[in-house]
Amino acid sequence: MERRASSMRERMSSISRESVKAFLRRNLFVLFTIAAVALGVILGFALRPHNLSLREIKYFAFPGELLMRMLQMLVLPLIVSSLVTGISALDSKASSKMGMRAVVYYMVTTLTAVFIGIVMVMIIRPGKGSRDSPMTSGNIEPVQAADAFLDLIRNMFPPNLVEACFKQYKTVYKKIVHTRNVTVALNLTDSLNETVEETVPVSGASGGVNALGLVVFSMCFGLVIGNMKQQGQALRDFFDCLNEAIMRLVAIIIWYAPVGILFLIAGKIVEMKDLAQVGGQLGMYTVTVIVGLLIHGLFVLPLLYFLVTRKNPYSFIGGLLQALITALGTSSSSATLPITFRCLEENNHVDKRVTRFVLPVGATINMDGTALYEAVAAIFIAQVNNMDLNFGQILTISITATAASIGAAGIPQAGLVTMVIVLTSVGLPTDDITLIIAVDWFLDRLRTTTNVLGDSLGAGIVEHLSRGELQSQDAELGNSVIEENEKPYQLICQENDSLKHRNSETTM
Ligand code: 7O9
Repeated sequence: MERRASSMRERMSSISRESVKAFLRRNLFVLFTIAAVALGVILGFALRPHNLSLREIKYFAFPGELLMRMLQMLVLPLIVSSLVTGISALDSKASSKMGMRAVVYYMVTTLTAVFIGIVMVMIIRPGKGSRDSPMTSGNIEPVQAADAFLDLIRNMFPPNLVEACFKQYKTVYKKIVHTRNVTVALNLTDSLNETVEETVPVSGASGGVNALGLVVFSMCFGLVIGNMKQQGQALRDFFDCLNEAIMRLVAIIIWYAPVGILFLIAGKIVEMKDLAQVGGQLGMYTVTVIVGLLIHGLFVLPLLYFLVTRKNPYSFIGGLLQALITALGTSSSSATLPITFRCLEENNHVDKRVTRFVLPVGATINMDGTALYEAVAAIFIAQVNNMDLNFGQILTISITATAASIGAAGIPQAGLVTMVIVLTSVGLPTDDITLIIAVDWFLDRLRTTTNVLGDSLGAGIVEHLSRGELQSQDAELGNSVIEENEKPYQLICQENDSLKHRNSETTM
């Protein structure tokens, strides 16, 4: 009896040890990454009292910089190859349906995010009370909204694809003095030469990937080679293979991610200005943005996911943890893209045809966190200036904040420029942006995390909605594979034999 009990106990303990081991193996990366964040925060705060010089901080943050460079290195081939294969794997009807669903999801979630932001800033009213003095000084360049919009459209059609990998079109202004022939009205034979000074928009460039141009090109290219049937097979195979190879590189780089994240976070904490200064209005503003982002990311988006798919959103988010932490560390949703792909495909088993299509587009145009942030910032600045906004102005802010978040990747130096556009659309003073710059780096990390979460849940939702098309495509593919591949000779002989046999049976 006792022996049985002890063997039972042994088995139980071995089972639990096994399951603990399996759990650890499955979640090793996530545990490493969480530990890296904790260590980074501890290390950062431990080093702050040592008052490192700027040069020392730069050296200290070097491992983090390496991670950023490695991730960014993969982004370009990754988005091109995944969009081309993602779209060419679907027929044009399926891809247009999936695209429509994605766009509807992006619009709905971005508008909801803006709405939540506006409600929060109206309830908390962070801008009332005595006015903080700006911690940073400097004047903000005025921006012509029309030129920024035209730049956005121009960037969709890059004239040179190689250049699009590292440059964006940006309108710059040039003062030109020219003489104009002015005919004197009274005496038509006399004319005067008048010198006039005019500011004209001319073409310029700004550093950075022209993501919008590459996305538009890759989508069109994928659509075309998808329709080329057998002729396009070589290119489809090429991009498919390229994508697979990049994802294998991601699997290697992911080992380095915890180290990089540790130093990215520690470096930022060492570098930041004294937190004690951030109080009063700015503190309340920070809290408003954080609460808004939390409501959107932890309640609204998961609820939407649950309503559509009837699956547990939090276990889906659990699979994304590593991507979310990377977004927090890098504050760039495009640099996080390689990790987001891996989390969705490996942990959450989202169909590759969906992730390849939806994620790059999402990273470029779907930024819920950014939209929420811009709306909150604009209304905060109005509150600081004791300006009462009417309903029309609030509607204008929601529309411009949504548009700014959609267009950000296509507008050079987006962060500041889009903020200026939102403020000028309702006549708010743009110089007050300097009030919020002090906490911008911190809020950027949080809104990037929200952006990545929105893109990923979007991929899950679009996959669920498109499962009909995906399955019918699978079935078609299965049929065509059997049709295309010649049956082995033996099989044909066997079939012929059995046919003959049956024929002889019937004739007998
Ligand atoms: C945040 F995915 C790619 F590769 F196609 C891609 C590449 C570059 C997508 C987007 C970009 C890009 O340049 N995006 C971009 C985003 C450019 C300027 C501003 C922003 C806005 O960024 C967010 C924010 O500041 O709120 C946030 N940091 O999601 O990355």
